[in-house]
Amino acid sequence: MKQYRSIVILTGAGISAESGLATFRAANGLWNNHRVEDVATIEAFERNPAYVHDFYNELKPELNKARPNAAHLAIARLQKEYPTPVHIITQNVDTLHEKAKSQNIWHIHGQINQAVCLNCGHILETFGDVDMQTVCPNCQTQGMMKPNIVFFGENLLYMDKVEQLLNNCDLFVSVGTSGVVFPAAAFVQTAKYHGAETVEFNLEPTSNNFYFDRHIMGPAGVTLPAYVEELLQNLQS
Ligand code: BV8
Repeated sequence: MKQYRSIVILTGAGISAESGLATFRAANGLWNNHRVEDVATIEAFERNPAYVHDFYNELKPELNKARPNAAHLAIARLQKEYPTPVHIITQNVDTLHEKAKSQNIWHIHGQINQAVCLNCGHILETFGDVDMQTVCPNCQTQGMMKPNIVFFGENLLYMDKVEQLLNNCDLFVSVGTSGVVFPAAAFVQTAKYHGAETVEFNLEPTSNNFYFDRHIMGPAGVTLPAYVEELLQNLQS
């Protein structure tokens, strides 16, 4: 019989790959034909906000029509059937965990269907385009909306909650992340330091290899459902 008291699952672009969404590093740094540093940096946004808005406006329909795959559904099943809390810390800006009916989802790099007003901080939820003409519904200012996406060079969201989760979990599972973007890539170290068991799901060993107790290689849509079944079976035995 093995029951964990608190499970944290970190997800990256790899969990959405089987839903047909491109990952970041598979395309050797090109991303929808743009260089990541040309669109996902705070300097790029300050230099040419219209270009960055266009990139995300183009990306939105693609992310919003994607469907959750067996890996997302396995996590939702675990959250439903496991007796103790299971939190998802996701680097992904898509809403596939929400579509899989998961709870406790922490989008540390932001969300594709949100924009934030740089004047008043209001968060605008919208499936439509956001650009320099968009007026903030809260303070009525025009041209101050930014995609609510954490660009390189910006601080992450929900880091207080993340710290608390990492310091208190006894199982840390990483799914589909290459472990090259910080500080998310260091979360496994924090969890391990606080005594958590650490498991990595990927197609190949990542740069964080050393910090994981267990490596489960293969497509997450296949490996994660089997692992969730194992966790639930271990509650009985
Ligand atoms: C920060 C939003 C403090 C965009 C993203 C200089 C100045 C400032 C900061 C830095 C600096 N130098 C370094 C840094 C830190 C920087 C950083 O880490 N840079 C890296 C490139 C070295 N980090 C930051 O800037 C962060 N902020 O540090 O703030 C600060 C502030 C000011 C000044 C100093 C410090 C902000 C990081 C967030 C950036 N925003 N996304 C958007 O998403 O549109 S990051 C982007 O990368 C995505 O969020 C993505 O999720 C994330 C990580 O990528 P992965 O998810 O891992 O995806 P990847 O393609 O890499 O890997 C996919 C994996 O899945 C692969 O391993 C593959 O094998 C596997 N896979 C594929 N298919 C499957 C699979 N696995 C299983 N099954 C499958 N089927």
